[in-house]
Amino acid sequence: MKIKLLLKKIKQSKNVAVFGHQSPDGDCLGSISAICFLCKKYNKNVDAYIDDVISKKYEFLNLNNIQNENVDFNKYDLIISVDVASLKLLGKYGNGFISHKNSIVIDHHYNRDLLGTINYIDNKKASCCEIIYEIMKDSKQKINSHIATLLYLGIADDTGCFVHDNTEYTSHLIASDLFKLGANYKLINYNIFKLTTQKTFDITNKLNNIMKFVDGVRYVILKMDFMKENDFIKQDIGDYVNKLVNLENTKIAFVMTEKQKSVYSINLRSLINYDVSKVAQNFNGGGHRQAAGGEVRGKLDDCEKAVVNECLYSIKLGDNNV
Ligand SMILES: [Mn+2]
Repeated sequence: MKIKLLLKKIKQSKNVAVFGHQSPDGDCLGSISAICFLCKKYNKNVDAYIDDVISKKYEFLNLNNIQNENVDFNKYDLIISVDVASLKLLGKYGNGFISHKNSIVIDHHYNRDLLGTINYIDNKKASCCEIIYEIMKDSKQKINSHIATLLYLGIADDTGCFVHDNTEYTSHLIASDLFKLGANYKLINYNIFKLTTQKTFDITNKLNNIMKFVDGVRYVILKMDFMKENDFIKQDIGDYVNKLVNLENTKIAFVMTEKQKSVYSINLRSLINYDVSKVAQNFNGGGHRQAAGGEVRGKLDDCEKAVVNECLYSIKLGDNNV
């Protein structure tokens, strides 16, 4: 039903704007590309926006249709967000988005504060691309090999190539259909999961040296000057913390990054028994059970202690099966 309504809304519109989240990942980029493709199939004018730069990691995809210019929201009779859990992640587009009278929110995040006039949220899905895949199937518009590749990118990126705990059998089923439709999975798997840049390799070595460990919590604190010195960008942090959580004896891992003086963003990961979305909620954030983020303000020592303590509390809850 929801899908029918959603497709009707798209068909009734003329000019559509699609929005993704800051620090766009493969799921966000895949979702945007597929929704834009669908809108074009219906002969709509469609523009895509993210208030951020796209990581070099995704450069091989040549997605140069996504803009970060200011938006005149009056120009669009329909706006759509994909893979965006929080208003904050829309950046400068946030106010315009929530003020618009005709908005669709398509997403798979559980903890969320962004809602549109129509919401299609399925938090049982590992990726937003799986939801978009279903929408496209219902639309009867043929998924070409390029879009199949981008939808595969989203599923693979959000499931860590089908190894994260959010992976469902349906993720595999959809991926299998995308293979059939000609998805270039080898291109995605190589560039996203196999290739390591020299820079990442060097930075990983440096970070390993400043890593700390307290009773199952493994973490790194990144100062602003270190980030600058090493040309380290925020997209690199996710990759690093994904590895950190899988180092033996780790239950929860995080990277705390100095954004400005006395403001730190935190990027959390956990093993299956531990819920870091709850940890993130204590720090103005949210996300998934196994991957979440937030922000903490104050003196570095106090921030560090506060985050470590919440992680230790979460470990206690998880170990006691609460
Ligand atoms: Mn996602």
